[in-house]
Amino acid sequence: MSLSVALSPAGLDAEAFDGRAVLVVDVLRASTTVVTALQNGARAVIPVADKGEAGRLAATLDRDVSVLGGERGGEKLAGFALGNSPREYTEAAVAGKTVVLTTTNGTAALVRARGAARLAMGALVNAGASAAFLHRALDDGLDAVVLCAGWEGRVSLEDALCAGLLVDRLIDHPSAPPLNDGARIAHGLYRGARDDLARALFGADHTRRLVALGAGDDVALCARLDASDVLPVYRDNRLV
Ligand code: 3SL
Repeated sequence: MSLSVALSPAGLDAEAFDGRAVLVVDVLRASTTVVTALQNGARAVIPVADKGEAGRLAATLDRDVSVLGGERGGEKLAGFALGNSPREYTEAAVAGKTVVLTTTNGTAALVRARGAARLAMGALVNAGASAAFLHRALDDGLDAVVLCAGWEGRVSLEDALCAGLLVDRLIDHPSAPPLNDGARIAHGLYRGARDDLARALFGADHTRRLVALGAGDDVALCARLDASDVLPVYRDNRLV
């Protein structure tokens, strides 16, 4: 039994997740968007890696009960009803609907890990529920992995900070799980920033990208620690 952090999905194939409990973290913004959609009554979110596939899948679903959302490079995709801002996933937009979602890194990381024994999505907004998911996995004798979505194969500060926070909440687990280097690095980063996590997030590369796209307000939304009890769990190709 161990607690690992993958600081980005680069170089990891499906076998890295076999038999493990995996939590995919994409603080800015896919995980936060999925939590928000489910919190606001979406029936499910279907994560899709490829934007063409997302469009084709949505076309097979009843328009009254489905909605197509996603981005590339942070910008809403042409022909999609919604982008990837949590602010768009209101009750009016998603209640009772199945959301088909494709994003640059978050949904791709999730699809990559879909062979895991248990799979869920985490962020700062649902940190408590995410820590409980990992805690249960360790209780049940599984290896627990926090998979940071990062940005195009690179490390993202916001995901590493969230991973470090989760390590901090699990470090006293009775099994004293061994940590990998990624978990040690993330934990050290978090300990240096925990007095003002929101401020640390505002220094992230992706915050600058979002500000440049006019989506800077989303960062404060994504920084709300423990704002939701929703844990999106992946089952039968969808998050519920
Ligand atoms: O990469 C992703 O999955 C997105 O969360 C990126 S963005 O915040 O929508 O730009």
